[in-house]
Amino acid sequence: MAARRITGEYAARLLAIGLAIGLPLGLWLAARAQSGASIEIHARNAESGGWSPSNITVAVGRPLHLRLFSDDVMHSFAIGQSDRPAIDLPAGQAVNTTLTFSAPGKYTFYCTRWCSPGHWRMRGVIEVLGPTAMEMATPAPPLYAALGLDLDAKRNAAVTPSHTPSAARGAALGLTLPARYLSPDTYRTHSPAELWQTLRADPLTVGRTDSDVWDLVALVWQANITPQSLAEGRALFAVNCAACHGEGGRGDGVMAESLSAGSNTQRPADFTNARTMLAASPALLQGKIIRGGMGTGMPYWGPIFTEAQTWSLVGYLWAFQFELGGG
Ligand code: HEC
Ligand SMILES: [Cu+2]
Repeated sequence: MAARRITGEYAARLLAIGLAIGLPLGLWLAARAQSGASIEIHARNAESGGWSPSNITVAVGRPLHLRLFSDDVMHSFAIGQSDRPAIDLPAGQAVNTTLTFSAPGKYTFYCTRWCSPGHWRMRGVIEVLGPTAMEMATPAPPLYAALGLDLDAKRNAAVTPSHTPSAARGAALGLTLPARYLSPDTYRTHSPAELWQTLRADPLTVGRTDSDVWDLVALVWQANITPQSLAEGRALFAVNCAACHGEGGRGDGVMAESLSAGSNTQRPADFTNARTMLAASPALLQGKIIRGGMGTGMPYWGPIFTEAQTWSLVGYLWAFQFELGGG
């Protein structure tokens, strides 16, 4: 009797294990079988429908052959959060490319050419399916969310400098700043105005002018923005942001006018405005880039850029407030 009961238990366990492995595997194989290996995607201005289809499903590891075709003007095809270069899509000409995804997840594809006022809305999703065991770990929440920052609160720096703070002048003061001021944590979670007030109250800066203290703030900022990330931020800004925010960051890009025509939309932010910028922490600016303005006209870039790219962009925005060396 005892032996038979054990055998029954074994059978039940084997069945459970079989279900656990077999069901996801079966679904995965089914997805593999039904996902077309070859898909034609048409590109049109966002106002005329954008990408079609804009949602594609493919199995992990399976080559996806795309035939891309622009029906109106020059567009381009790029995959978010990847190093793959964008592919130009001249009007009326088929372009073929093959993608193979090694990890399951949702990948955003988008246009990088300023094709129309609604250009940034030209986005689609490639869903890559894999066995459940391979599902990607949920990414950590962005810093602004972890800190509970309100991205939409009005900001106004209590203190602003009388001239552009300079990291080089800050370094020339010859003060040794304690590591706690220079750390990435301090940089990411404090606004320049907050750090200025902390440094002003520190015995370290006794006898120094208010301008000197601003130069020290610029020095801390420079310590956290490498020349490489500044260069990367500048390049990303030129391609993705300058059309609205302007080359000089004043919010006067070529798309700014057509943007303010909408009902909810606002003027693009002016990054040369010390009152608003110096009251913002890098985490807050990064949050705005990731989440977007939600109806204000500021696109959301979370699915487009890697985390490192968003920090590079934030670093570059500070170049409109500070003289940072090396970039
Ligand atoms: C289609 C136009 C448009 C593009 C493109 C655009 N922005 Fe904006 N952006 C806006 C508008 C409009 C605002 C102001 C409304 C708001 O804050 O939501 C804004 C606000 C912001 C803010 C908030 C500033 C503050 O003081 O709160 C940041 C940061 C920002 N943009 C960064 C970027 C970056 C970085 C890019 C490029 C990757 C970019 N934007 C591309 C239109 C745009
Ligand atoms: Cu476009």
